[in-house]
Amino acid sequence: MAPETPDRPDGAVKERVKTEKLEPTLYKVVLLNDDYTTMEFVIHVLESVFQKSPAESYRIMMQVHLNGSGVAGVYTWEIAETKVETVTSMARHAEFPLRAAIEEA
Ligand code: TYC
Repeated sequence: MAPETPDRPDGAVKERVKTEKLEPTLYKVVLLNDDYTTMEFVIHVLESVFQKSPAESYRIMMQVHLNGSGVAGVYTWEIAETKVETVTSMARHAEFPLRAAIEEA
């Protein structure tokens, strides 16, 4: 067997550099359309839970109303889950069938 030879001509040791994943996986919170939740309530949810401006809230609400679904925001998993729970809880208290879902971004 040959004596130990360095992997590189300069004798440097090749290190396995751990590539740390700095970007967490992100998830979309999507609002779903229904026939009973009022437009005003959806706008209120977008402003209060997703910190959207009145104009952006109106735009997202109309996107959901006309196309069936729309992205309310993009978050890490835990935040997305909490947003969905908050929307569901607010809708239940107001007796609206509004639903929110999570999709991989
Ligand atoms: N389609 C509802 C209506 O006409 C409005 C609505 C918009 C409901 C968005 C849900 O996520 C929703 N009153």
